[in-house]
Amino acid sequence: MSKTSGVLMDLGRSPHARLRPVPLTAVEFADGVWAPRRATIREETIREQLVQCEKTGRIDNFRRASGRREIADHQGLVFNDSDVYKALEAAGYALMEGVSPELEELIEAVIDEIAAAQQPDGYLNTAFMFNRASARYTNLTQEHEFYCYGHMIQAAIAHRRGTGRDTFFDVAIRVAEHLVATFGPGKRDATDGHEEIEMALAELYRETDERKYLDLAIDFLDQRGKNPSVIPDRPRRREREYYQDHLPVREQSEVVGHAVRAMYMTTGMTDVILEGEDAAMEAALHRLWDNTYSRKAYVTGALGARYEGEAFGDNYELPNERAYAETCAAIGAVFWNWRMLARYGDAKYADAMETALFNSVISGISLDGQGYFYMNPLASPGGYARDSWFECSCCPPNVARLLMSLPGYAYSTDDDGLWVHLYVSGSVAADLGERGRLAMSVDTEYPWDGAIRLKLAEAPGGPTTLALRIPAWADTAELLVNGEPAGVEVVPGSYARITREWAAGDAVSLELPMRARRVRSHPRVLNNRGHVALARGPIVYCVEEADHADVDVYDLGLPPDATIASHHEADLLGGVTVLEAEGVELNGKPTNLYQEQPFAALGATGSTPLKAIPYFVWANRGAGKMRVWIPEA
Ligand code: FUB
Ligand code: ZN
Repeated sequence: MSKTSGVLMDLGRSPHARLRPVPLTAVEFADGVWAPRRATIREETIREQLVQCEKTGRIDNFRRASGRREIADHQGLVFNDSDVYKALEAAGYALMEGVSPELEELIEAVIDEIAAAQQPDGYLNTAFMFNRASARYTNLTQEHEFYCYGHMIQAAIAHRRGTGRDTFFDVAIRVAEHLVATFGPGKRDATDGHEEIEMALAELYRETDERKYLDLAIDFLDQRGKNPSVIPDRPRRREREYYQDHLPVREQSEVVGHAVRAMYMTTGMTDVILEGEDAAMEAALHRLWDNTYSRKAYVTGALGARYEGEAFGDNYELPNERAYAETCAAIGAVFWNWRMLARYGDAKYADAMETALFNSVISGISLDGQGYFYMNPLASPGGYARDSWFECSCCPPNVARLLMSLPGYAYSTDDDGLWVHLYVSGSVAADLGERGRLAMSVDTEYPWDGAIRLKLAEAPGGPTTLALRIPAWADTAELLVNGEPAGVEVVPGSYARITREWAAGDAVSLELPMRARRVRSHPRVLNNRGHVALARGPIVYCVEEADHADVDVYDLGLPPDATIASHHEADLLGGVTVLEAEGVELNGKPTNLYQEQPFAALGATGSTPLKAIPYFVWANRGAGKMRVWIPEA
């Protein structure tokens, strides 16, 4: 059994990690949002995704490569192997909790097909076999060979940590050895057009203690922006920005180009600064983070404004209907923020992670776990629905792997004690080294209710800190220990740190304010001027056609002084808290497209009930119209 069994990331010996993750297997989720979704993914989605991979020729591609099946051509996109790997990574986390014998058999059978396809030199990419074998590594900027390896290595690590078996891990090690033998200083200089390998190699280093894997990850990052010779035809700067190759990574200040690539790059960079001193890399990461979250992120935490290049737009370019907002980009933001949190322990990273998780990540999967969004727009004129799979199906298995590993993101430890990042009903039992264990139950209806009750079942020895995240929106948070004020600073946007000798039975109670908030955007986000988005706790809301039979949601307005009430509807959309207000119907039917006179008719024509649902559950009742930003009128 691997020493890292049950672990998401092994930061135990990372010299610059302020926080260390608590293994997934030490955390139980029993809440109403994550637990049902995770159960569906574990019990149905993973199998369904592997079946999709079978149906679409993705697994046959491995059989073709191994010679087990005679098939003339590679099926599908050049990076289709990665979808199989991502589904298997989700499976690796599911195996930590246990899956049915049938699913385990299927998982192992797919791994066997992969292993059989590996070439004697360690190479493994099913798109570059037979007639295309000579094209190996000839177009790294477009053809994703390292990207696929990255996903394979991550999946193999998760499988090893979930089962203790090395069947998949050995394949990944052969791939990594092949990479180390082929690329790096003094060998071939190259970098892939889609970042991903870097974070995988960093974790492989943590898993094996083999420094060469981390060095190769650093080398791949170092190639960016300074090796134009590998880029066919030396494309223009914009094209180089697409894959973040326009500047050396340490000189970058603005997130540009393909949003998933950019997030995977910053994630890999953060992995590097967790493992070693690199002041210039750190400074770049802070600049890139500030740029992302002060200029380019949607209120839902989604990233990527443009369809063209699936890319970030300019500063403040955040269209709503045409938001690209790929599910994978929001997932990438979770990976990045999680690592920044581990590095610095700053609550702003956990806030950003939570915003993405509750809004733009889970909007990507339907309530039944069978439908996916690729784009997550913030307004829809109708007709946009989730799909069960895509030709380019990066998002579905990405959601599956993130949600299967989510318990690993909820808590951390440090030398002083336990940190709580995500409030999820259930329990945690964290190993605090010489202090012993801190085990506690978490009782809460969060994110619907702000009351969070923690009760210690097992107390560590000696003064120990419990650090509780106070989200930035929680301006009146209250904290009690055994019914008395905790006597510590409770500042929104930071961690409240309670240090004491704990005893089993101690109770901590945190009350976060769950009032509905009107959120406004920077005036340079032109399309949101005069509009508000509604939020309550970490949840961003939207108005949807299904709740507004008598008014077009594109004509809904909210008076500035309208009271916003909330109530929980247990039978609606899996159980959600909705917001209600007396809205106004705006006249959306002027006859002219343009005219010199003001459109007086744009004023309110009457009051009408406005009901807002959490954004993440939209489009589960048909593909009606939807808006997040509502005119304040
Ligand atoms: O290129 C691989 C993946 O497919 C990207 O991350 C997605 O944006 C999609 O293009
Ligand atoms: Zn995607």
